[in-house]
Amino acid sequence: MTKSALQIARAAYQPKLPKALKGHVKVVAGAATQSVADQEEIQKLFPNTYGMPLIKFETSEEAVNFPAMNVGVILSGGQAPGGHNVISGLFDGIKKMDPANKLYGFILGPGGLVDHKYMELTADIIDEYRNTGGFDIIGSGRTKLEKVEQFEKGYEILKELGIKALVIIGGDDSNTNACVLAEYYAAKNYGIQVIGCPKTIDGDLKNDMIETSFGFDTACKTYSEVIGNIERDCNSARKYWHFIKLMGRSASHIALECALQTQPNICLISEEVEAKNMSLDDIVTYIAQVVADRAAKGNNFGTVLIPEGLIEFIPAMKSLIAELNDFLAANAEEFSHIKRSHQRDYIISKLTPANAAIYASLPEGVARQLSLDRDPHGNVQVSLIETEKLLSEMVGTKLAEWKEAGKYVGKFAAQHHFFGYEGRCAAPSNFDADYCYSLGFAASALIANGKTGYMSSIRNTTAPAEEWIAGGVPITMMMNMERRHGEMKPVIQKALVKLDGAPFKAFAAQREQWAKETEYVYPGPIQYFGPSEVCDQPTKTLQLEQGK
Ligand code: FBP
Repeated sequence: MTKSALQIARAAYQPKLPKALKGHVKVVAGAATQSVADQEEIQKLFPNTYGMPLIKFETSEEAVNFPAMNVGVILSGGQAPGGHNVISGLFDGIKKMDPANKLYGFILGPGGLVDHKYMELTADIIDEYRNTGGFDIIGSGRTKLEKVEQFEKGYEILKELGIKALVIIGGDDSNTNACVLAEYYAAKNYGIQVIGCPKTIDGDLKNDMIETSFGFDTACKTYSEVIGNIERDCNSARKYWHFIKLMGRSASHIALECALQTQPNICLISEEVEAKNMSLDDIVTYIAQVVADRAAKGNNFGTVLIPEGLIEFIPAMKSLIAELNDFLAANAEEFSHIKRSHQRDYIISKLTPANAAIYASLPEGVARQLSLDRDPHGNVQVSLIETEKLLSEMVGTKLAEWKEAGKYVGKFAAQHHFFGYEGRCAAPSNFDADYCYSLGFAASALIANGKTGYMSSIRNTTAPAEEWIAGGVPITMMMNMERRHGEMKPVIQKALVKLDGAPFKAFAAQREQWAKETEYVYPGPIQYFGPSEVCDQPTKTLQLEQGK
């Protein structure tokens, strides 16, 4: 396989580990824990894994002999930079315990466990993937592990391979399922431990004990590099407004972090839109006003960052989508006979007046997307809606009206971008390479010490890696009850952008200035070699959250 020069050089990078994980490790157990909410219900559902203490690892003078054991690993959900390093940290950790230990990877996500598709990850294979992006070592998938039959099918293969512990690397849903699996195997006395690892570029799996999910750092730095390049192009040609949509299924952490790194003219934050009960027209008016104000100073250019999940956070759009979902599910047959050219009017005639008015105001293409593209559950596929085009089109219409009324003089030409897949498999930054390797290594220490139902945790992440705190957090501690598909279910609480949090406040304090002036920052590409202040900086979000 041909390798790039960077790949070859990067293979030799030795990720940094917290001091506590370097030599002999001892466990320090903290106080018993409680779930973030709904304590009684969660305790009832997880009698074997509820209330366990927080775990911290410390350096020990004494060597401990661990029983030989095989371990399984699964990559679950969307790719995030650093997944291969979690696996290499886990591999090195279990080999340190006993060189006879084996690591098995289940192929293409949780489905591999159920369908018994696996491979042994040997030293040669692991060495090929150290410090690389992607999840291609074993592949990933989105099969949900939630049914008893799946747990039992999984148990069959785990038993056959002599696997005593399973590490599930995933987001909030996958870790919720890891916890359910841990509880199930504990209740059945199967002798199989289950450990989770916090993954997602979206950055929404975090709490007091999990400071960040891995991959967020690299993905945001990759997008920020390109946003910076666009800003520089924009400020060179001075003739375009760039509308840039950024991944992040629902939370706006990625958009916010990229805004803090690049200082665009506008960045929308879905959580704020919802809190202020803003309508689509409010958002369009806000953008159009910034465009008009800049035009008045002769600046017919700018950049706008838009979080992927925006549409679902606009309360009026949420209600329109909900009514459309119900209506089209109930009237699918009748709708299929309506001529394409009449579908828009047909829908308008059937909706309640408020929703009909919003639907009528949408550009043709978006209205069509809302009425056609359904997922297998009958829901509109919001991520397919080209919000960046929707907004620029509506801003263009508004500016044309203002021009007619003599309220705006300027030129408005838009370019559109969507950044998501471009960053999910980037070579991990030093932060993610170190953080992920440490998460994997800490997972092996949790396994060695017989823990189950824990998520591997590395804290104090704005300090040098040497001072990071490694340990484990009971997954039940992060849970609350939420309605899913009409039923109350125990789930890990998703972390949305906090409007009273330091990152949002820092952004809000500067955004007016960024809108008026051109104060772009150009972060440039991720640097893997060079001075620490260039190569090892954590995200602005982490730094601000930790008061740095
Ligand atoms: P995870 O939550 O599984 O980490 O995935 C995050 C994400 O990258 C979102 O940002 C995005 O909306 C989604 O996955 C895209 O999913 P897919 O890879 O199935 O297209």
